[in-house]
Amino acid sequence: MKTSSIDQLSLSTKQKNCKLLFKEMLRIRLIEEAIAERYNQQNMRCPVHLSIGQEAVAVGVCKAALHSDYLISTHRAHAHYLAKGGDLKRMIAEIYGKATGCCGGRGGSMHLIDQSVGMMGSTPIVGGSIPVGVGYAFASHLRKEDRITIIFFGEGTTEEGVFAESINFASLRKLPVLFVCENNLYSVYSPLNVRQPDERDRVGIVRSHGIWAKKGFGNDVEEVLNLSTEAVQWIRQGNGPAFLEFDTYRHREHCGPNFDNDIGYRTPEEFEIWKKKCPISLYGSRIDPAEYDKIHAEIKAEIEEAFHFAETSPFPQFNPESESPYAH
Ligand SMILES: Cc1ncc(C[n+]2csc(CCOP(=O)(O)OP(=O)(O)O)c2C)c(N)n1
Ligand SMILES: [Mg+2]
Repeated sequence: MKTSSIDQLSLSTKQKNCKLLFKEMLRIRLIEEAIAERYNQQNMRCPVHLSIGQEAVAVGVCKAALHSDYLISTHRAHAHYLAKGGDLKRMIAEIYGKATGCCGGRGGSMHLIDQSVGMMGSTPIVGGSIPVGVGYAFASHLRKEDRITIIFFGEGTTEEGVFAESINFASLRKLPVLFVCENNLYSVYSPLNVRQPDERDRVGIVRSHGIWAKKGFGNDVEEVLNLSTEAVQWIRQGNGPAFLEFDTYRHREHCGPNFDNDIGYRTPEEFEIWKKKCPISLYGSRIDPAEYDKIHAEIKAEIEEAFHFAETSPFPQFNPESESPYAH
C-alpha cells in the first residue's frame, strides 16, 4: 500500500506538524468568530461569507503548496487568504473598508488579495475565478515557471458552464492547476440533491477529461493534506491538472454572522451531526490542554491587534475629479 506523506514522517515531526495544522485552523476559526461577534456593530459594511466549519480544507491544501504557488478564491475567501499567508491586519481593514485594507478598502470581504504570498485574488461572481486561475496556470506554463495555481470553489460552482470549459482547456493544455471543490452540500439555501442528479459524479466528470481526480473528507486536515500533497506532486511532475473534492459543512448562514438552522432549509439534526465532525474538535483532542491555552491566547492577542489596526485606520479618500464615473 502506498504510504502517505504524513505516514512517512518521524514522530516528533508529526507532533510538530499536528500542532501547526491545528494552530492554523484555530486561528482561522477565531478570526471568523471575532468578525461574527463584531458584525452587528455596523462597522463592517460589506457582506461576509464565513468558512467556519470548513477550515481544514483551506489549511490542508495550502500546507501542500509552496509560498510561490498562486491561489485564487471565491466569495468565501477568508480561510484561503489566511491559509496562504495573507496579512491579517490588511484583511480586517479591508472588511472595514479602510485605506489600509488589502484592496485599499474598495473591495470588502469578497475581494481579498495579497500577491506577496501568491494570493492572487477572489471574486464573488460564482465561477468567475475559475478561468482566471486557469489563465494564471497557462501563463506559468508558457513562461516555464515551476509554479502551480490552486483554484478554490464550491460544489454549486461546478454547475456553471465555465467550469466545464475550464477543465477542458486545462486538460488540453496540461496546465499546472489544482482545482479544489469544497462540497458543503449547499448553494445558498438549495441543497445539492435539488440541484444535481444523485448520479452526477463530479470526480467522474473531471476524470473523463483525462484529469487526475480524487475525493476525500474535508474536515480531516491530515486527509486533506495527504491528498493535496499527492495532487501537487502529480502536477509538478508535469502531468497536467488535478482535481480534489472535499466533503465539508458550513456552520453559519450562507452570508452573514448568524446560525440559520431554524429557518427550514436544513435541519438542526444535520447541523449537530456535522458539528461533531467539526475540524477543530476532531483535531483538538490531540493537543495538550496547556498548549491549547497558550495557542489560543496568542491568537486572541493577534486578533485584537488586527481589529484595533482596522478601527483606527483612515477611510480611503474619494476623488470626484478622477474617480467619479461622471467625471469625464
Ligand atoms: C454568477 C453568479 N450567480 C449567482 C450568484 C449568487 N451566489 C452567490 S454565492 C452562491 C452559492 C454558491 O455555492 P457554492 O459554489 O456551493 O459555494 P458556497 O457558497 O457553498 O461556498 C450563489 C448562487 C453569484 N454571486 N454569481
Ligand atoms: Mg456549496
